[in-house]
Amino acid sequence: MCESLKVLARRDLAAQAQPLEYEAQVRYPGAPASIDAPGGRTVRRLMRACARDPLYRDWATSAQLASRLHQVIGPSLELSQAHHNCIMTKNPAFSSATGWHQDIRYWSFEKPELVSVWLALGPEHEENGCLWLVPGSHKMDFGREQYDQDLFFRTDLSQNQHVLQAKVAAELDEGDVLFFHCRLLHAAGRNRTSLTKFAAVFTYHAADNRPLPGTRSASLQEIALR
Ligand SMILES: O=C(O)CCC(=O)C(=O)O
Repeated sequence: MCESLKVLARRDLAAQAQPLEYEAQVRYPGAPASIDAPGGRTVRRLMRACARDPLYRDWATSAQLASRLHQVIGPSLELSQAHHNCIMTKNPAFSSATGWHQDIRYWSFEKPELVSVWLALGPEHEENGCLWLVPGSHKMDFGREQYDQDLFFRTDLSQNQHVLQAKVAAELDEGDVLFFHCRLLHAAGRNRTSLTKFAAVFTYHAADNRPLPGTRSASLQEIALR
């Protein structure tokens, strides 16, 4: 399955099949300065994975995955097409580093209760820019002043440094799946190997936890899992 999903991802990268997010658009540390700069068309995400190919949608809505999600979300499950729902690609030549953040800071739902599923399509380790996590941080409360203007968790504050001391690298093998809460603090490094890293990422919530009307979270139809 991982190999088949990577074949699709490589096909879409070669065709620059929209919708895409470029490294140059996010402007994280290490990203090309603009779309026209060297490496400017390096893709960071192949977006709208569920609409891209049935194979992505089938995996993301599979009974096997749903059986795990029921354990942490409850009996009714929906996939948000507005968040993640993408293939993350980390190109060695032009990848960027992602600062510490909680996904919920950028999302709008009635309750901050969503779970993301990260399927490693190949090995993920420090050298190729795996995720870093602070276990248990989804249960911690932080003040607005602990984040910068872009809602990244500040690394220059001693109180934050204390929290980040507990970080662990989420090293994964091909086919491993990481489940993480939308309040979990996480970050990722650059890819310092010679191979592109691929991961498929999807986000789920209970059917009664609605996206707030008029927000980006409500911009695309949810997919109900049966
Ligand atoms: O692989 C990365 O750069 C991290 C991506 C990430 O944390 C996110 O999109 O929320």
